[in-house]
Amino acid sequence: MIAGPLRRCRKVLPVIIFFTTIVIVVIWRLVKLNKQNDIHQTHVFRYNNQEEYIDKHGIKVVVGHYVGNPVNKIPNATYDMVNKVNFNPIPDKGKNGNPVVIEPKDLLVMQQLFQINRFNLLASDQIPLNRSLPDYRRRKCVAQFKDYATYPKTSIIIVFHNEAWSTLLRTIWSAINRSPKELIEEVILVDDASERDFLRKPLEDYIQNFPVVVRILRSKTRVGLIKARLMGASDANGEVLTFLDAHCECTIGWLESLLAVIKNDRKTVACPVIDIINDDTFAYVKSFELHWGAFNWNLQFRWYTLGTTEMKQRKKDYGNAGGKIQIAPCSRVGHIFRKSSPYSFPDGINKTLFSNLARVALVWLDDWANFYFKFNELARNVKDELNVTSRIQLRNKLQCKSFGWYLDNIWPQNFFPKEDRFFGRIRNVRENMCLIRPVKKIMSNQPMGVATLERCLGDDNSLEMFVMTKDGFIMSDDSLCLDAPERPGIGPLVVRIMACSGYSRQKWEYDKKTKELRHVSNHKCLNTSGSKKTTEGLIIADCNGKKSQQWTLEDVPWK
Ligand SMILES: [Mn+2]
Repeated sequence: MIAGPLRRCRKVLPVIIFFTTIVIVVIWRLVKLNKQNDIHQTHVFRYNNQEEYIDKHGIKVVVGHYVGNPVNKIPNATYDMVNKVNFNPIPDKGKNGNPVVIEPKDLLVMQQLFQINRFNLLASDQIPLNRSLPDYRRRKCVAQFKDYATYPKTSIIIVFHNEAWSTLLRTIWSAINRSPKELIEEVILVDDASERDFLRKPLEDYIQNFPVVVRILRSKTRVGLIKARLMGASDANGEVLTFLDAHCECTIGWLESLLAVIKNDRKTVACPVIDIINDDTFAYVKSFELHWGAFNWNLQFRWYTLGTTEMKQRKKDYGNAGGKIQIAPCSRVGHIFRKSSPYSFPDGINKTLFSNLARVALVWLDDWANFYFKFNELARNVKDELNVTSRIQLRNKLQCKSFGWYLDNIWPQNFFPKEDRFFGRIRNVRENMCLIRPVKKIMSNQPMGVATLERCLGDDNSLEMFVMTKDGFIMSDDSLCLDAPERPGIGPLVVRIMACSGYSRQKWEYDKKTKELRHVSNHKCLNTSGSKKTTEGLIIADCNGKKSQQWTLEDVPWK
């Protein structure tokens, strides 16, 4: 997963596990507050499980869906191929985070090697272990943290499973070279049952070269990321634990600003801004700022467009992110984001993934656990085999707040159902068809499009489920909202489903008597399009009391 948080208070551990479990995805991350609100995108490139696009500031945004590939073996790879270290650095390659260009004659080899780790291993093997990186910190970061000598010392814990030689060692070197040595107690490498020869004796010999203590712990069997991290944690001597992925590059000042957060409040988990190391070129790319991270109805971690409320919230987050998990904007760590997973899943991808998600739901979601299971059959099928008793006891002992509290206080802009919200189907009386959410993603990581009607589906199909909040926002999964133009225009006023923005153009009023759904600022009514084809999309029109403007809001039980 991702470059990890820091902690000092062992009680905060459940928080870390909660986060690392749901963040099965990723891009990261946000830092500098840009005044512009408009972050719409200009280009889209899509791969199977990933979207990436360039936003209007020229920043590349990558959204990985991390479904994991059930690869037990790498296609066409020989024993020698995966066990050989081809690290052969060329001075200045990848300098200052620049992309590496592979010569045409090497392209075939490049493609072969790519399969092993699902990133461009040939490129990585050409980049020196101590390449320079840009400093994207804001100016005031540079002068801060002068008193770092008073900060607590940390153990850096890096879990790896069949990691490439060059990426693993570049991670370690960048962490050490760009930190004051006095702040590093030790580096603990945890080997989660790797199968590569070079990660045995050659690695043990190599780690003697580091200017700080580097140790290796090995798990005999595959235990998974979190248990491996815990293995490192229980063996650590540092006052603070820092978890890092095995394919990262730390930039200057990364550690001091994380430790400053911990020093200030030992119960806070600190997290760096996570930049992108391109999996094809190994270019270091500044990650995006104006997005917020959350999980959707399927508990998948996603990045959403910032609306008005979040923009205000973000300003506040800089000083104090609510006390528990805090992004340290002066700490930037690059991470290689991949389009598919190179890891094997000994119990099968579905079992592993959905057991993890089901555990999150059972332990943390209270009334919303059933809501999750209702729409996620694979998780529903495994949930009864899981025993989370000890986790629930721990949650009680720590007196953690309820999920309802979390939704109200930490995430008020959420799109989950709640007691005081409508949840269910929105059916047009004349057509006897239901409003449906678009699934196609065109311009961003959120699907959006014209609002249309479809034949109504069953209660277990989330596509036509909507939440209507007290404030009048009609929301669906992935932070989508029913949206209509504020002012009269030329031609029909087309209704869309798009990223929730908090603006009044997304506010509606339902009149139980007339069954009208009235657009608040335009005073017009939600209407089927004038044309015969119902799939053409909805419009708003002057209210006329006709059946094409009548809607029934049908409650669907979600608890
Ligand atoms: Mn990773």
